[in-house]
Amino acid sequence: MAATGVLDEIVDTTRYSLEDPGGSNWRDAVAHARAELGEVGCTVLREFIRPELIETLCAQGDAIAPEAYYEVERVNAYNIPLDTELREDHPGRIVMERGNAFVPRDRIPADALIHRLYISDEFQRFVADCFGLAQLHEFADPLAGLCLNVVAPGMSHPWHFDTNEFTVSMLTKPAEVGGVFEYCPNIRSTGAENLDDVREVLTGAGDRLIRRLDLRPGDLQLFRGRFSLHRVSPVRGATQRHSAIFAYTDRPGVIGTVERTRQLFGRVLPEHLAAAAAAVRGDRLLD
Ligand SMILES: O=C(O)CCC(=O)C(=O)O
Ligand SMILES: [Fe+2]
Repeated sequence: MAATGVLDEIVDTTRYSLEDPGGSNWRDAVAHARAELGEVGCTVLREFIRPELIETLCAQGDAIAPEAYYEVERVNAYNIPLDTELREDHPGRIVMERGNAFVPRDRIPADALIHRLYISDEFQRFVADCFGLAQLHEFADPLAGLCLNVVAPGMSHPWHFDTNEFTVSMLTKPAEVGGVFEYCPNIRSTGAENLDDVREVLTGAGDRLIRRLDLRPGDLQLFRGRFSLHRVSPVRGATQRHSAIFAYTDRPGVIGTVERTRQLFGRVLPEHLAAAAAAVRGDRLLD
């Protein structure tokens, strides 16, 4: 199959045989990923990208990083409005600066390694299986579906929970110093916010709850960010930190709101306006 050939060029298929769904190598990799996801909500598939392509992976990120939209935003860990009424000691009252910037999908060339991976059926099927899902869908959002997350020196991507139940990402360029992915495994659950522990982490007193990942470029990270508070620690040194965020959903047709899209990317596309208008009308017809 032609598509398998393309993937085989990018992924170390001797380690991760995506071309053989249900085969023994596939089953082993999926079982390992599921076990770790079940235990700590996170798993790293080391050297997912072929080692000889790591330089290209990094260079392709460097080439598009100047397209990132910079707007330091004041946020809380829950990404809810800062004027939400919360009790005095609620950790949602702790305000942080989100200093990372995103390069949106329409600025990432179709032939970039991360873009080819993002749209690959085999890749999607494998990742879905790791998360225990029947199928994954590309985010229908023309900007947010695939992003390069850029954290410049002096900046950080502060503590937060994701809205998505599952996140797929890949470091493409590490920081010289700092820029470490830190997370608190299952600090909350669907039944309990566990505000005391969250507050401890946000106030710098929760080190016992924090795990740190030693990520290398080309490692694939699967993460349940809705339950595990996480951040990219401040980046120090001379260079930026880059990571690719592959956004998938478990149902088709999902697109960001006009307001959130403008916040993240500084612009909206006709697709966002059409989706908002259709939502008001209650259907997705064009007129
Ligand atoms: O860039 C990373 O490694 C993490 C990004 C992240 O947490 C997010 O985009 O929600
Ligand atoms: Fe996140």
